Amino acid sequence: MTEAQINDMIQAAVGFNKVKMPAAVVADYAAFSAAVASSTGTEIAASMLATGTVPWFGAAQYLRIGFKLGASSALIGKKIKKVTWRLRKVGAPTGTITVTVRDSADTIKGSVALMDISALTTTFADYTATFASAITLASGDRVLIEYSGGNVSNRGEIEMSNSDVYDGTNTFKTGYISGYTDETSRDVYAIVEVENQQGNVIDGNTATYWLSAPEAQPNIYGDIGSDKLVSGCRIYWHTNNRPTNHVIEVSRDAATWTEVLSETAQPAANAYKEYAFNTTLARYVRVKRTDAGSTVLQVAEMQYYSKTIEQVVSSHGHGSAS
Ligand SMILES: [Ca+2]
Ligand SMILES: [Ca+2]
Repeated sequence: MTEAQINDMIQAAVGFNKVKMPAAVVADYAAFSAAVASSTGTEIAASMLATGTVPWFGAAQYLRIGFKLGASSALIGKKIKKVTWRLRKVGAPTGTITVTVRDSADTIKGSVALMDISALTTTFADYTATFASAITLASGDRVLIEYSGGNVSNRGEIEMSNSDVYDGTNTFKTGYISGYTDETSRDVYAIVEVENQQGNVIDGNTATYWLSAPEAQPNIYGDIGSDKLVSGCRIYWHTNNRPTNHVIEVSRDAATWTEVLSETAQPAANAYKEYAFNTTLARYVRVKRTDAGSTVLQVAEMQYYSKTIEQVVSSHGHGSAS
């Protein structure tokens, strides 16, 4: 007989699912082994709205131009998903503009074709490149547009500033003509969007969080790893994207979910909220935002409470029936 079958028998015989345990203490909570989210959204990590100077890119000047992360860059560790540049064309250049992330050894960590340069307008506009998967930025990385075609009369131009507009000398303009030239007192125009992924809810750090895409009923669940008798969970909420209406659900197969708690009040910011529910056998615990319309959900930490048997024993089997 498997542990799950034994648990089923216990649950059926004893009626644990009618027993609400005494309030949990912090030590009662355990970390999930994995987390799975309904979606992953992006948020702006850096707005470098640098304007006023317009270097050429292409064969006439910079074959690559963009920004570099110094040793103390605010972007280190961020998972870049999108980057927006402000570009225009002069004349009639042709060929593909590529966006890359290159490491300090100039090895390409990720790249995506932005567009054919002929599609640029002759006035400045914003163009966004989206990487297929997010790339974790490290010290010494360069984020670049690359284009080697055109000539003096047919070229691209990029907005930048002759002064620093973002992150001091920690993040700065870099360009490649026949080799790299870094200019720590200047920035190029770039908007950097990053992903905050699902693993952030089980990393034990309340400062890191998962962020959903805007969608109906965004949700995330934790995986205990095997069936357990579960009677609660706690969630650390940040200031942003806290739900008002939300539910806690449990499941044994991550397919069929049973609602165990329904909330209609917004939890407090920058604190754990504890959710206690009737003991039930489950492997997965899910929080789902049920506010109307398309919404975003942001969760910093999520833990479960499964000391049911120990609690029953310590209280001589006298849980409070509900
Ligand atoms: Ca800077
Ligand atoms: Ca976290």
